[in-house]
Amino acid sequence: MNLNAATLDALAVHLETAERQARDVVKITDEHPQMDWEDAYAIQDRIRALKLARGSRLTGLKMGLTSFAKMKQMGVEAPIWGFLVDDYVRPDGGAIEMGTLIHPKVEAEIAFVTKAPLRGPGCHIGDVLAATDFVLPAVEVIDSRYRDFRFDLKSVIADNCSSARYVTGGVARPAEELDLRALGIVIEKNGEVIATGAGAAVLGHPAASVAMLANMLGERGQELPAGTFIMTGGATEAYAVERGDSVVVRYQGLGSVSMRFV
Ligand code: OOG
Ligand code: MG
Repeated sequence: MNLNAATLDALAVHLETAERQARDVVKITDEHPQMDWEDAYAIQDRIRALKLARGSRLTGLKMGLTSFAKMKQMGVEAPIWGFLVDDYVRPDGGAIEMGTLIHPKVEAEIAFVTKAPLRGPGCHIGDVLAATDFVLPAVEVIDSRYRDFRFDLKSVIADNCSSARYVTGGVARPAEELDLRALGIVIEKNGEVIATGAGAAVLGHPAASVAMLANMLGERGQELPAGTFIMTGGATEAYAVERGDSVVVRYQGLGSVSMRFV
């Protein structure tokens, strides 16, 4: 850790206020170039504590930058994780208010819900599948608090990995009924196909993303409890949306998830 507690507290308030006011800020490493990985996750933890203290409920975890398409789009090179709270949840087919967001983008993701705890190190795809209750489709709406989505890995970790909204829907299925690598994904905006992808885009297999999360948490002495909802990361690039857009994502064997931006 290179930053002191007062600085970590101030940066958490700075980023969480930017989120609540839908106002962009410059990436925090500009002013704090000595910030390290521990500092970055310590700021994220403080943002989580601020939200929970205000009455938000933790609803899951997410992995980010797990596909080559996303890493390339954002110019960064390693997966990261963040948390999810009930404030971010929107219903399938529902409206997402643009007025509360800065510059949202949509991501097509495969989500897992666990039925047994997972603890790294050494957690692998087989452990994840054995501990999976079901998988279901999700669309994440990310909204970096950084101007023009320009950030480095440490700044984005501190900003809870751009988490803003998410929608689940479609069909929940046991993982063994699906070929999660070959699972096709089609993203449509206003009735037109804008991207296609497959489960394998996410670290070769979406369950590998959950295993990596368990292993990264294991390094901090933490585990993934049974019953955790986990989004495994965007399978394609993220796509910007505007007021009036409607988005439908179709997942092979898992139905679809849709939303309108108003
Ligand atoms: C960081 C969040 C990435 C994903 O699914 O890859 C993410 C960002 O690109 O702003 O949620
Ligand atoms: Mg995501």
